[in-house]
Amino acid sequence: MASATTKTAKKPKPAKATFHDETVEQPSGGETHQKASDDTIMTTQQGVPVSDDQNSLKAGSRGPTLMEDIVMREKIFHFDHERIPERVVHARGYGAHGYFETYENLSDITSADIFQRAGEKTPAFVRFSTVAGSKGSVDLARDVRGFAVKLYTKEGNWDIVGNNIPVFFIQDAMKFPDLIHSVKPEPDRGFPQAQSAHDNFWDFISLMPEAMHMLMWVMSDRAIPRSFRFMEGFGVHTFRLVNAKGKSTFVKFHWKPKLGMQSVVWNEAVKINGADPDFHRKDLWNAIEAGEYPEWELGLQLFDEDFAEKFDFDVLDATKLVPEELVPVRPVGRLVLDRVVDNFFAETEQVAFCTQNIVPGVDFTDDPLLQGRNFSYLDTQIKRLGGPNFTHIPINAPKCPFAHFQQDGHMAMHNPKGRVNYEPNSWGEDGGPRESDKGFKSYPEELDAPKQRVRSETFADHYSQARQFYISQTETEQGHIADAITFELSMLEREEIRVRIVSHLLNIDEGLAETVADGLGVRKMPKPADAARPTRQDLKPSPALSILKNSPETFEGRKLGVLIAEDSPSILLNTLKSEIEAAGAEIILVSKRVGEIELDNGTTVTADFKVDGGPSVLFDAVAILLSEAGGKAMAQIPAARDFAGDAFAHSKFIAYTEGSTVLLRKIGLSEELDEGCVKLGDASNAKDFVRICARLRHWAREKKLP
Ligand code: HDD
Repeated sequence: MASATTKTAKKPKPAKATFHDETVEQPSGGETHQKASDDTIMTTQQGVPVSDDQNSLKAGSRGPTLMEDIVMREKIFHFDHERIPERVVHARGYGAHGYFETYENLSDITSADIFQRAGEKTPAFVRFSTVAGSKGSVDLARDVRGFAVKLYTKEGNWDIVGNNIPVFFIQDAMKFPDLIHSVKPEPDRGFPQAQSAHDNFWDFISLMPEAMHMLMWVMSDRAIPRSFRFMEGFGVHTFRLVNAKGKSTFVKFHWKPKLGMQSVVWNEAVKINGADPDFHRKDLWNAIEAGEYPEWELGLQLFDEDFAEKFDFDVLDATKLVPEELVPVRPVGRLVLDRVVDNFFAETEQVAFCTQNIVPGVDFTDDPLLQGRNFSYLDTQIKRLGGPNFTHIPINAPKCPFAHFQQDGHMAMHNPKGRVNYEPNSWGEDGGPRESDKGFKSYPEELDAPKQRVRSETFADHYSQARQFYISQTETEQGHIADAITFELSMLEREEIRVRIVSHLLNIDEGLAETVADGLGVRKMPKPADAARPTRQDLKPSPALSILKNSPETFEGRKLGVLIAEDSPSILLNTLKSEIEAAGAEIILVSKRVGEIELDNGTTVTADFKVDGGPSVLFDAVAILLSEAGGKAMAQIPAARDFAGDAFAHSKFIAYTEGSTVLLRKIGLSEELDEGCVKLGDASNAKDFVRICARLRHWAREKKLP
């Protein structure tokens, strides 16, 4: 039997050619010449050296350009075709390479090769994204974040195409186009971009009670993460793991960030979008380039069919989660992102995730959302990447041996070699790849059911988990949810949609409904929406659902923005710097201009940002280290006043010197300073300040703000 590997081994090693920075294998039949010259010489696509890349070929120096100009025509032709369709959803995204490291052998649960050997490292590519916005939209939209992981296992590519929220808006894939149409820019006017705060979205949602649980999540701080590095990921659906004996276990996938979860507040998100629309992608790029490799732990919630039967919801319903208090999350490995892409388009844009990409030992369940996705992803890649051979693009190709008789089509890079391209065949050793007992087998689930278009009765409880999510939040987080719903609904033109949403909220939490109604000026409280099932009041809060109840208590991976001017105190700055760096965080200097700034002892430091380019929304905490003269000068600069005022309004920890009080007074803060503001007199309270920064925000302040 000829296996793919033995067959490849017999072949001469494929020639390698360098193309830009990448080493690519020559397509079959291709042999490269010895390098005639070095690759610093510009060539056409055909490899013809170019002598002049500045001027087109003309008749005379001022005459018309000649059709004959092969160099210019090829260059412009290629430029004209640079764009491919952006993803219909999740268009704006950012990816990085890394690896997954397995903690332990899980062969009792799954035969998936990736889980057979402790310590094994599997190459991975991850793409984070927003859902609604176009490719060029902003990073801090209020939105779900995609969390798509491609694992290049030794038995094929396994894609876990998840989100940073463990549930979804709808139960059946049939409704996905409607959901997405409703949230995207309205079709007649082409706006709003990357926003759910408009009539069409809320109209649709208000008519879909099944969306209420997910709605609570997207109106929570989960939808405005501080960084991709500080958010959880979820496979969302219930999947199966199947062991070598064919035993199936249900599983939910969780990615837990090593640096803990953290989000921003809405007013901050809006300002970040103006200050730095690329905030999330830069954060990921910079962290990896600095060697601060982001890391997540993969956790499994495992349960069998009998256990699933005992839940009062259906595990096939993607609008429900399995509370971690019911089924704990078992850590089984870690995902580390340690390499940025060489080329954004080639890798991040062309990567093609498909939920259908699973490997032996993993299988689907009958979740109708997942079943529909299994069609959609493959289909969309063909449209987006132009043909069925998108797996030939290096980022999508498996890193294990592969062999099949699929051939031809646009851009075929590796057709089967030799005479045989069919199976069965009687060519013996030369007959190409054959099936194997080790191959993928579907779990032999027994099915005997009538064909019908129905929604299972077991999917009917739309409010109980929405309520459970809400009551699991801290008071601060509940306040943010109420604010978010009130803000979004305030952007609508149609009053009846607002009222309809309030009627749903009454089924979730009366207090929430009243706060929102009050915030919107709804005079007459509607009746609660008709509910297919009454909301369960007995579900206990699940602390795992709150960000703030799971505070990481560390400033690691965060940023301190320090406002300085001429004459700023060098001792305090140096202490802050060394303490912040010892905490694994970064210090960024902001001043009235970039470049060298002389401190009180005559030494100089380099400011990273001019104050209007480095507003405090870009940092997790701030220090205002000004001398009296510096304070007076900064008090005159509107961007410096915003720096301090926003940091205060966004509940950030603030360190300040006596000299800075001029600036603080100018924005009316002198009376309001609280325990979240630390006055620096000497090095020791600079240390204390860095210690309290580990609490990330001083939320108590928020209650006192108007
Ligand atoms: Fe989807 C992209 C996540 C439901 C159809 N989806 C896409 C991406 C993520 C998700 C992370 C971006 C992948 C990347 O970075 O390239 N989608 C989800 C989750 C869902 C979900 C967690 C629910 C649990 N999606 C869903 C449904 C359908 C789709 C029900 C269609 C019936 N999704 C798509 C798509 C996209 C996509 C149209 C657009 C681009 C792409 O696939 O590659 O096929």
